[in-house]
Amino acid sequence: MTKTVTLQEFIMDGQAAFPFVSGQLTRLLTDLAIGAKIVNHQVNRAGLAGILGATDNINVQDEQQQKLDVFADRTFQRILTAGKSVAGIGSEEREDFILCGDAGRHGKYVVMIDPLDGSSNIDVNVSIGTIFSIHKRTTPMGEPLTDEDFLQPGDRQVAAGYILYGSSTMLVYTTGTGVNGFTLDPAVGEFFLSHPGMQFPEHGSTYSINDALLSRATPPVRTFIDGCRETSDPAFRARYIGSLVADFHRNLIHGGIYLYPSLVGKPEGKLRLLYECAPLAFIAEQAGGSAEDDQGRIMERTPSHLHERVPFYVGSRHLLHALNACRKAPVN
Ligand code: P6P
Repeated sequence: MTKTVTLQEFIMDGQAAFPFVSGQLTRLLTDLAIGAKIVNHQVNRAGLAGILGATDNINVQDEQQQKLDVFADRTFQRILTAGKSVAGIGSEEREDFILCGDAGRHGKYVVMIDPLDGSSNIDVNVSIGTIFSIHKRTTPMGEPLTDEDFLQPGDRQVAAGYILYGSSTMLVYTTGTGVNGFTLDPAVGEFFLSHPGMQFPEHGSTYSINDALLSRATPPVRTFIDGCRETSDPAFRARYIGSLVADFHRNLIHGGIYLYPSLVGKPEGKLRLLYECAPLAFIAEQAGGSAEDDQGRIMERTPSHLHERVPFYVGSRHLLHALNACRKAPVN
C-alpha cells in the first residue's frame, strides 16, 4: 500500500523545491489548515453547540451574519495573525481590511478570505465552505499596508484554495503548479492527499444556476441555459446547491459550469471578486477550466474596492466556450 501523504508533508515538499524561500508561505498554508480543522469541528457540532442561527448583526454585504460566520472569521484572523506570515486580512465579514501584528508592517503576504461561504445553509445541514486567496504585499516590509496591497488582479495570486465542509471535509488548493485535494481524517486530525492533480473532465454536462434569476439574466445567458435544457445529450443535468464551494467542487470533479450572471438591475451580479471569484478562477484555470465575467478572464480583473462584485461563469472550458458562442450569436 503506498504511503499516504499528509498536507503538511506536501506543503514542506513544495517548499523544498524552492530552497531560497523564507518558509512564510509554508507557515501560512499550515495555519489555514489548522483554522480549517477548528472551523470544521464547530460546523460538525453546530446543532449541538447552540451556535446555529443568526446573530443580530448585518454584515458589510448587507447579509444577516450567522453565528458560525463570526466564529470562522475570528478563528482565521486569530490563527493567521499569530503565524506572523500575514500582514493583513481582507474578509467578507468586515468592511475594511484588518492589520495583523505590528500594524501590518511585517508579514510577507496578505490574505483575502470568505470565512464561511454559503452560511445561510448551515441551519439546514447543507455543505458550506471557506475560500481563500493569497497575495504578496506590494508595500515594502516595515511600512503600513494600504488598499493597494489587497486590490491586486487574480493573475498575481501566490496561492488560492477552499475548504469544503461536506460529507467529508476537504482542502483543495493551488500555488500555480496544479490543483491538489486533501481529505481530513477526523480520527487523526490530519488532511491526507486524496485528489492529486485535479483536472476538470474533458466534457461536463452539469449547469448550476439559480433558476429564479433567469428572467433577469442577459439574453446570451438565457440562450445558453435554453440550450442546456433542450440538448439531445441525455447526460445534461441541472444541479444547484446554493453553496458556491459545493457547486464548484462537484463541477470540478464531474465537469460542469456554475453561473451567477449579471442581472437586470444588478449588472455586477452577487459574488465577490477578491475572495470568491478570483481564488476559484485561479483553481479553475490550474485545473484546465475557465473563469470569466461578461468581459473576459476573471484573473485579469483589477479590483476597484475590497467588496467588488462581478458576474461569474466558471467551470469546464468547453461550456464557457458554448456560453461565449451565445454572446456572439445574433439576438433575434
Ligand atoms: P442565491 C451564498 O450566499 C453565495 O454567496 C454562494 O455560496 C451561492 O452560490 C450563492 O450565494 C447563492 O445565491 O442568490 O442563488 O441564493
